[in-house]
Amino acid sequence: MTSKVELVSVVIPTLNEAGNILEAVTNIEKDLAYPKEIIVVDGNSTDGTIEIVKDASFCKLIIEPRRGYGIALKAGIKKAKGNIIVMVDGDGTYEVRHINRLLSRMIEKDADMVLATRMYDPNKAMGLMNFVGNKVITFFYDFFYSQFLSDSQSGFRAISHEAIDSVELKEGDMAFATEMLVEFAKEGYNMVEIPTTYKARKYGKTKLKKFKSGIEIFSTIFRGLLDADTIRTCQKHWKENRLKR
Ligand SMILES: Nc1nc2c(ncn2[C@@H]2O[C@H](COP(=O)(O)OP(=O)(O)O)[C@@H](O)[C@H]2O)c(=O)[nH]1
Ligand SMILES: [Mg+2]
Repeated sequence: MTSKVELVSVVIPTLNEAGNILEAVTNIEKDLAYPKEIIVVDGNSTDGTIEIVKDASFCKLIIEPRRGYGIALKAGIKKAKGNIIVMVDGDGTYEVRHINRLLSRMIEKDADMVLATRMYDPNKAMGLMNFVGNKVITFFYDFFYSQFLSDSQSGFRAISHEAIDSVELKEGDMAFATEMLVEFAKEGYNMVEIPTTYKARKYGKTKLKKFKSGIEIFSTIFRGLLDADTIRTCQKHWKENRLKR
């Protein structure tokens, strides 16, 4: 539960995002209406991303040479001082100006996590393969873990720092985002969504390896069910959290 925003730590993983990162961090610095720190976790980019972030003096830069989206986020969260973590990509695809809405919904709903869902985006900017994959993953996740999320793969989320510290997250790459949802559901943490818009990438390339990540994400969902009590526990938590929604 989150009753107050004291300090927001925005954690942004980057790997070769020179064309995108400045606009993302500048918008966050300008628009985020709460006390904040902006932490960029770079995977040793070779395209000048590091120099751009160094020049943006309001950002903290962490270099995490080990590969992986989850590894980068974990490195940033470890250094974060805020009671709330916001994770968002540095590729300019998410509408970072909706960051205040994430936080106000968090307080309003006493939530442990608020996800920005791209499923009501009128521009339909998500590619068809990603859209379908996301729908299938989200269906299985919701079904087994008693949730009603629409975009399990959203990388734009506000999370209670205390809640994320209380779970063990082992996934090093893209499945990290799903593992977080699995562990939060098992703990009975309250997760809600706000609608957001999405944009196609302007510069650089996606690092998502669709097949590899798909396998890792499904393994994460099914591994969580090996514990025989998971489904019953999640159903019980859903009933407890129902009144908060
Ligand atoms: N530090 C770091 N960042 C990464 C790594 N892989 C991806 N990212 C960043 O994580 C974010 C999401 O990756 P992206 O390629 O956009 O994946 P997509 O949104 O699924 O297409 C982007 O800001 C990437 O630059 C990595 O190995 N290390
Ligand atoms: Mg992206």
